[in-house]
Amino acid sequence: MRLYSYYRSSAAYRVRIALNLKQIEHSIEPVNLLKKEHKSPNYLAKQPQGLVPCLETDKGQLLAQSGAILSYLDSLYPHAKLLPADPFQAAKIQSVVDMIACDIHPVCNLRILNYLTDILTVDSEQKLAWYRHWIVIGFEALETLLNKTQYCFGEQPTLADVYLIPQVFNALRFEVDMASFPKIMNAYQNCNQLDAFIDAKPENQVDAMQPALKT
Ligand SMILES: N[C@@H](CCC(=O)N[C@@H](CS)C(=O)NCC(=O)O)C(=O)O
Repeated sequence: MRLYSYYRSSAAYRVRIALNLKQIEHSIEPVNLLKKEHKSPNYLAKQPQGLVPCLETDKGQLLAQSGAILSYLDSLYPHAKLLPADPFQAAKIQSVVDMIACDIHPVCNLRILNYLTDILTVDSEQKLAWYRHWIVIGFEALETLLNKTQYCFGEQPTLADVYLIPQVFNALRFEVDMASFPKIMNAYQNCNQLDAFIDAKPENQVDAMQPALKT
């Protein structure tokens, strides 16, 4: 399998974590968002939205959208399941996932931030205020929903951790004050003790190692 990824993409980071948790053999193909490689005809032929990630299976089949990719991987590789068998628990985890995937991440994405600065001409402080505002609102709700356990929901990482950890990475990168979110930070710190999460970190990606590609 091949994952088209960008080291700082939180959506790609989710998939990197899942591939590692499930120990699926794969390679990573960096797509540099700053160089607009995601808008190249070559990449658009794979992912017509021009967003990362995109998964290419060993048969050359292409899949867009991290949620669809994660669901495919969880069906194909049922060990280290990302959702529990209990329907209510699974739905509860899915609701946390949706809060991140549908309500926090989309309004903080690169193209939204670029639209704010390039088209609406907001300055960098206002852009930062926008970013922090939507993260804090989202995390306030998430904080009330997480269990006081090692990971988001229990003693095994689940899909909730797969989504949460990249979102916390982004929040820390934009210097969001995380003091009010102890349960979120607890899951973040515990996940980051695990090899699957460590290997998936942005700073451990090959494209992060190339100084010329850094922001
Ligand atoms: N819902 C999509 C979101 C993908 C997405 O927004 N990816 C970002 C990086 S995290 C991207 O490619 N951004 C490029 C841009 O905004 O131009 C998914 O989960 O795969």
